[in-house]
Amino acid sequence: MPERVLKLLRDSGPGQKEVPGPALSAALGITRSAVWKKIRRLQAGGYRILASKSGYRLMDGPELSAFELQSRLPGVKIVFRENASSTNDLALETAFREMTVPPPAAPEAPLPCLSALVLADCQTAGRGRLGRRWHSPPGVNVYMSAVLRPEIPPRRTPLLALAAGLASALAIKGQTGLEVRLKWPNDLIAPAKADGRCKKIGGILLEFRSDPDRVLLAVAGIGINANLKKTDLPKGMGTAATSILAETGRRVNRAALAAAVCKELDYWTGLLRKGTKAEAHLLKGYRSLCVTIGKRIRVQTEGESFTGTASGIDDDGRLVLTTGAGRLRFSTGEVQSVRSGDA
Ligand code: BT5
Repeated sequence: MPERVLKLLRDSGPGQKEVPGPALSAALGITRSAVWKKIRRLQAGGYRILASKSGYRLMDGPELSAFELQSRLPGVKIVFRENASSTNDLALETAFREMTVPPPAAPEAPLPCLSALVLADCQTAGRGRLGRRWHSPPGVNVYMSAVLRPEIPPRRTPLLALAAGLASALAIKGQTGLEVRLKWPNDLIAPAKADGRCKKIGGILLEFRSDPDRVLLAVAGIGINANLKKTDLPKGMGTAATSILAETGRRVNRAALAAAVCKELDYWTGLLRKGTKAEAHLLKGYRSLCVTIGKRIRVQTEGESFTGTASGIDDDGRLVLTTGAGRLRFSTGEVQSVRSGDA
């Protein structure tokens, strides 16, 4: 597997040192000529690898590729496309074609809850919720869909969206130091600047297929504005959207970020299989980053609109809204801040 050679070359030390051929063959348990074949495959995949008598040195290569992702996520099925209509559509198609009867999760798998990752460099029909568009220019962002087998009853699916939001926020923090916050139900937002406006840095689109008792598979679609510049978005969107690059001034490696999101997602989704104590840990993590709680908001859902104070997120991941007429619970909806005094 070329990705194992890639990992060894990439991890060889600062500035990517030369790695002797015998060291690679010993580490992988294969012959030197097998190593050479894998080097050739990497070179054909766009990697510049200098080969000399004393060994191999990785000079550069694509930031995103199936090899980049696979080398960071061994054991996970990876589907990578330069161009996809929507990674969620591709994930749902792939999952149904190949996993009509999902195999039982192998507990010894490196990431047991994550059965596949679909990632694209560009989406031609990226989707938000309710048919809205997700702008997906090439070369700058992360557009990924994780196929999960959470083994939970359908009413608990809101918890999966919370797990995906929390996983994304923690991965961004781990990779870049940026403290992203979560706006219920599915927005990743950058910390408010002096003007107090929150800008959207990413979003979650959770879709699932279930029978009456059990979620068969869930696709967590995650879009993160990574190295996006204002000029990459349509005019007018720049005031509402931002990116990791815009917030930190530094570029982030998208393959490393996507892999970190997958590892976090697998961990937090796994807690849903482990009972209420473990779930409490997920809810605590989500609530600590959620900016919606405590705010006066309007929730719009199926043609109706309700105003009140967001008093919390309940144990099923639903938003609790305290209104003059009592407490209401929402599994999904559009949330807008309102000034106190507004109806
Ligand atoms: C979301 O929807 O926030 C979910 C976005 C999920 C995108 C991922 S990318 C990988 C996977 N494949 C897909 O096809 N989708 C998922 P929603 O809450 O409906 O927000 C959509 C709204 O966000 C739009 O109406 C715009 O106002 C805004 N928007 C669109 N593109 C954006 C971007 N790149 N950055 C920030 N805001 C954006």
